[in-house]
Amino acid sequence: MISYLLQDPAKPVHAMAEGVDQYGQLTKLASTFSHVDNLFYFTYVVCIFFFVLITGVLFYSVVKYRRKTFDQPAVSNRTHNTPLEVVWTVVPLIIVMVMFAWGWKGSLDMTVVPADARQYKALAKQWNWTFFYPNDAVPSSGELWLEVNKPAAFTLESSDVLHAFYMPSMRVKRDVVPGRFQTVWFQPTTEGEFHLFCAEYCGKDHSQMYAKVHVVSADVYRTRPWDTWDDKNPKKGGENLYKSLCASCHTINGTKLTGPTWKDLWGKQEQVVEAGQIKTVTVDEAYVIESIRKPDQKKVVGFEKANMTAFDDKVIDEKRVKGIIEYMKSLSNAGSEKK
Ligand code: HEC
Ligand SMILES: [Cu+2]
Repeated sequence: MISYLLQDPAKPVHAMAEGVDQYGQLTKLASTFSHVDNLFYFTYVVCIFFFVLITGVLFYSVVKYRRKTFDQPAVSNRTHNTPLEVVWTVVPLIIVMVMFAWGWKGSLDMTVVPADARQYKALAKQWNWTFFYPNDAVPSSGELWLEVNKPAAFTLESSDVLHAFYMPSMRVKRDVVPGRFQTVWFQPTTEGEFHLFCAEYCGKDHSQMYAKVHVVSADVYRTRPWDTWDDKNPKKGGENLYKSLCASCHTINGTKLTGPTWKDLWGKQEQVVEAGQIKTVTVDEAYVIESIRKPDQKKVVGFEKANMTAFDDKVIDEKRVKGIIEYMKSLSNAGSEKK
């Protein structure tokens, strides 16, 4: 979140600012979830009504029946009123059952996916989101593209701990539970940029577990804006892939994150553990390819306990791997011939 705010200092946004008009009223950005707002307003009105009623009666009684002189006898010594007690038990019971049934129906609607929905997968891990699109399109991390007026269904998966998929503007929130597939869907009805947060405290960088959601027209969606590959500039393509898929664990400035930095990585003599043996390897094409496809084969010394996601060739095909290598070379003295 903080890094997002820094990226866009011109318009700092608050989580609750979207889906709310200038009067603080909730606005509809997703067609299917007006029931969330209606239920919210219903609960709100009920709460205000009973707050005014109960505190009103209370104040009235306090003033009206106060002891006016020190020796004034009690006005009444009534201790029970059965009809009144039945009323104030049954009426609230009926009201909360209405809220329950309403909420229950809404939560069912959120998981029963319409047949024409587009199927996405959101993979949550400490501490970022990766999105997989239908038809094996390259995935994206930290940013998601959706088509306006097209139902979007998500399978939610976690590769470590509990997270929660939370888009306040679309009125969806669903826990992401390790070892279990969760489903949620919604239909965005307004083009624009929205927020996706992790709403389940999941460790140190929980607050950074943020994704920007672009809701775009069908024409823009068709161009696959998340796929920035350009055959003429593989290094640039590699850099984009780095940003969307690798930057959450690898830096390019020498700092350690979950994984080793890529600064001066290319051509380096790396100490690795393979099958329990420590050995030295040169970081070359074969080693990088192996690191991407089978990250557990050789573990970098000092990172034995950390895990990297494996990427198969549906996600990063041959030419994209080459692009990543081009980019990696540019980060290293050994890699750039000019130096
Ligand atoms: C979830 C965190 C994570 C992500 C995302 C990730 N890596 Fe890694 N990576 C690691 C860890 C941890 C290691 C060190 C342990 C090991 O070797 O398996 C590593 C090691 C590597 C190495 C070997 C580095 C060395 O110092 O020898 C390469 C190359 C690599 N990753 C490439 C990639 C590429 C390319 C991507 C993106 C397509 C990527 N990684 C995404 C965590 C990650
Ligand atoms: Cu999380």
